[in-house]
Amino acid sequence: MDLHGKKVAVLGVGKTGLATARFLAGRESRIAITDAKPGSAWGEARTALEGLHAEMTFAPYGPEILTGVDCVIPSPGIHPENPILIEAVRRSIPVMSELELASRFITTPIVAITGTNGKTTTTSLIGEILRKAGKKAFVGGNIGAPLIGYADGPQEADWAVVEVSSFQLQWAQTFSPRIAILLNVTTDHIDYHGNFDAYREIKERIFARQTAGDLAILNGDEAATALLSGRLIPRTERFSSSAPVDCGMFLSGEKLVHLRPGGQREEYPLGMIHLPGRHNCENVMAAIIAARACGCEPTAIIEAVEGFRGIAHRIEFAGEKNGVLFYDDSKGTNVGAVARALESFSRPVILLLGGRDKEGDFQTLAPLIRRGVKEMVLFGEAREKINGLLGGTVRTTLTATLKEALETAYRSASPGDAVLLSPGCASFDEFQDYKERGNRFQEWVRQLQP
Ligand code: UMA
Repeated sequence: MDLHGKKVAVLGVGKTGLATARFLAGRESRIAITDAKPGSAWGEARTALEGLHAEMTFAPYGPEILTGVDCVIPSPGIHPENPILIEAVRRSIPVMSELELASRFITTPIVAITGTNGKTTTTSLIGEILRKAGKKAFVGGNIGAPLIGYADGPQEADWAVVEVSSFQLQWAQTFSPRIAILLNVTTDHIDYHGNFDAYREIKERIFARQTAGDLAILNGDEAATALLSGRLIPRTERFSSSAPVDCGMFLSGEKLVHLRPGGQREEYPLGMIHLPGRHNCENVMAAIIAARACGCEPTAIIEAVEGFRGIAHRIEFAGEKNGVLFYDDSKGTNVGAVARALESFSRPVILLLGGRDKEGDFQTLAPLIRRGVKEMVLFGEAREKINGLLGGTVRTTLTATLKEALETAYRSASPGDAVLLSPGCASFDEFQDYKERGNRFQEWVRQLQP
């Protein structure tokens, strides 16, 4: 793809937009950049892009930006029905995500990980294993560092391990990872993709351009997988925490068994995993299948898994007061994540649920709540809606803010209980993002009087 002299519209000046503009400047493209929020975003963008030798205009936010444009790169957070994108499609101007653009310039083989939940854990773990095995890894994508930044550099890694969101796959046409993982698909981002089937179809695009020499890793416990694997061109391996699989990895008592493509059998001790829950066992199995395909030896894998303690705001232990344990699962922004968190606890849970609704299917949580939740405290914008759907299940209190929810939970907790923030909602009604929500929660836990 020749970008020299081409006019490219970059939509959004967050992490993705800025990294994309830097990359395009290096290719001597003409850049028109815009953002829905001028003001502070503009100021920061100008500072960040200062010194780039490129023809760059800061354009008004609207379809006028498309005049004379050869290609549009929207930031992932931009809704597919944004008027600029609708108009670009109408005019047949190519629209591609930063992931798509980056992949066209990357020669390093890519391991791509998607799924509703577990992406960040699995991506980080694969990175750790590769490093333990003495291989150079770039770890990025939705997890933090945009892939386009890697495309812009010397590309010295043996593998690029990339967390991929449905937002990034939405505008990906030729993206073709050497190894692709689809961890699971449950309801999320319906506000963005319209309905569950559209969301799942977009997630499955991770495999669409793979060829026979590539590897697809699928969740053997999801019903849709059987249908999907029949349609795939790449070699497939599956993972399952409930039943043996013919090719791939499964949980068998206290062991993880890997039946490799040549018929070879390898075993790993379950005890090497220090992350809670069955879902994490699945994440580890997916990571091991990928790591073996990258040429990592089992000894390096075991060492890396044993040393891996998880990621921040993912069922993270946040402290103890008077025998009450607090857990921060602020990254649990959809109903599937809440279910996975609840499945990880055997002690009584006081669940803090709420924030900004993402059209989550909260009713599906009812059986798990009845089984392990002693009380719920609902907070934020979505509290009334969730109360309407789940209120009768267990004792429930409603509060306006997360801080009040935490204090309410602490007042009614007994020693031995777990207070779990697993909101099942976005954070934007009260916080900048899930990280700020989790950090504030942890800070407020520290401030609780014993
Ligand atoms: N903006 C517009 N118009 C819009 C929406 C946003 O102009 O309609 C502007 C905003 O004013 C802002 C900029 O776009 O200035 C932000 O763009 P963005 O929301 O796409 O965010 P980035 O900073 O580019 O971060 C993105 C991912 N964000 C989203 O997908 C929402 C980050 O994932 C990712 O780490 C980063 O690229 C690097 O790849 C975050 C995320 O929440 C963690 N991801 C979702 C998730 O995990 O569920 C998908």
